[in-house]
Order: sequence, then C-alpha cells, then structure tokens
Amino acid sequence: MNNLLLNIEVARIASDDYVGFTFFVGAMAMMAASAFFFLSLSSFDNKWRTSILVSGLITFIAAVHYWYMRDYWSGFAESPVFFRYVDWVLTVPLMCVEFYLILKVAGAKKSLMWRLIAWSVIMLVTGYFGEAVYREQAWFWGLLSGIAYFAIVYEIWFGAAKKLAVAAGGEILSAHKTLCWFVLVGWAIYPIGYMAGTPGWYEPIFGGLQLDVVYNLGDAVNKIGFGLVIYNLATIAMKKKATA
Ligand SMILES: *C/C=C(C)/C=C/C=C(C)/C=C/C1=C(C)CCCC1(C)C
Repeated sequence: MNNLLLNIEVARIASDDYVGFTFFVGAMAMMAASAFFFLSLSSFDNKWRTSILVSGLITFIAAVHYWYMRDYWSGFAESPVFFRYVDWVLTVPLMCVEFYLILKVAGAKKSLMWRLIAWSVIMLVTGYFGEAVYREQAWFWGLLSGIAYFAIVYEIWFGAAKKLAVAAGGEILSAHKTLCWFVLVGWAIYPIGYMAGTPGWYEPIFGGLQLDVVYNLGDAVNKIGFGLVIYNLATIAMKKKATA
C-alpha cells in the first residue's frame, strides 16, 4: 500500500472502548435526527415550524460537538469536559425554550422561559465547577446543581408551566406530560454519570460506570426523544386541523 496513505493518523476504536464507540454512534444519531427534523419542516405550518426547527437545532448543535468530542477522545483518551458543557449550555436552554413554545398557545409568558433558562444555566455552571474546577468538592457543587435541577422539575410538574399545560389540554397537555417525564427520568441519568466520574462518598456505588458512556446515553435519549415528542405533537395538531 501507499506509504503516504498509511501515514494518515486514524485512531482505531478498540472493541472494548465504549466511550469511543458511543461518541461515534452518538455523532451519527444526532446527525440523522437533525436531517430528519430539518427535512420535515415543510410539512408543518408556521405555528409549529419554530418548535421543529428548535428540535433540529438541538440535535445539530450536539452533532457538531459530538464530532469534535469523538476526535478529542480518540486523540487524548481524556473526557472532553469543557466541550461537553459548551454543548449542554447551548442545548439545554433550547430545551427550556421548547416548553415555552408549546405552552405559548395557552398564554405562556417569556418570564417562564427565562426562569427555566436561568435554572438550567445555574445547574450546568455549578456542575462544571464540580466536574472540572473544584473536583475535591464535587459533591457540594453537584448538590447545588441538583437543587437547580429540582427547581426545573418543580416548575414543569407543579408550577406555572403545569397550569398552562392543563389550560391548553388535549395533545399539548399530553406532550407536556411526556416532556416532564423526560426531565424527571431522562435527565436523572446525568447526575449518575457525574457521580461515576468525580471523587466522592458515592464512588463505591457508581465508580464502575464510565462518565462519558452515561452522558452519551443520556444525550441520545433526551435530545432525540425530546425532539420526537415535539414532532409527534405537531403531527397530531396538523392532522386535527386538516380534519376540522
Ligand atoms: C442535552 C443535554 C442535556 C439534556 C443535559 C442535561 C444535564 C443535566 C440535567 C445535568 C445535571 C447535573 C446534576 C443534576 C448534578 C450533577 C451535575 C450535572 C450537571 C451532571
């Protein structure tokens, strides 16, 4: 074979490298989901297009980060902590925007959106401090992050967002409920990854797991799942309109 070609550096993903493998599959899944959401845009009317577009942006931003994180891992065999959090700080607020967008029909105010965004940023910045800066106090920063997480859970399950969803009723209420479950159960995957990858009293419980594998699983479930809930809601609403 041509030597020039052989000199190109391509790291092989070992068959037991679950981190490398899930970065690879994650990048592909995020790209496929983005194509799906973007290409479906034309089958929705204006009322739904922004929501579908945001679903696509969430997976697209993740796809770009995954492409880089996949390289980073294969080059350094190190967690791409910083880019992980850059990805989250862009995509998680957009997921909060999705709640606002579907509840707008029931009169959701921008202040609800900003409140959810603020909690999500607090949740991520404190998580970053624990994971990257003050690792010895990871439990403390994780706790602060967890409080912000529960503020989001409270707001959507019992607070203003819940009331608006009930007022909207029908397919909006059921989509809201599904998204609430994603946040309560799907997002709870992340603190498990955090505890697997930072020092603390919880090490004997979660130490056997790999932080990046857990995060990659969480991202696939939540980013693509969230988008599909919105897609499903918009599809039902369009069908209803067509038969009305
Ligand atoms: C697409 C990315 C998503 C949905 C990321 C969500 C991330 C979280 C819900 C992270 C939560 C954390 C805690 C609740 C405590 C420990 C620190 C974090 C940041 C991992």
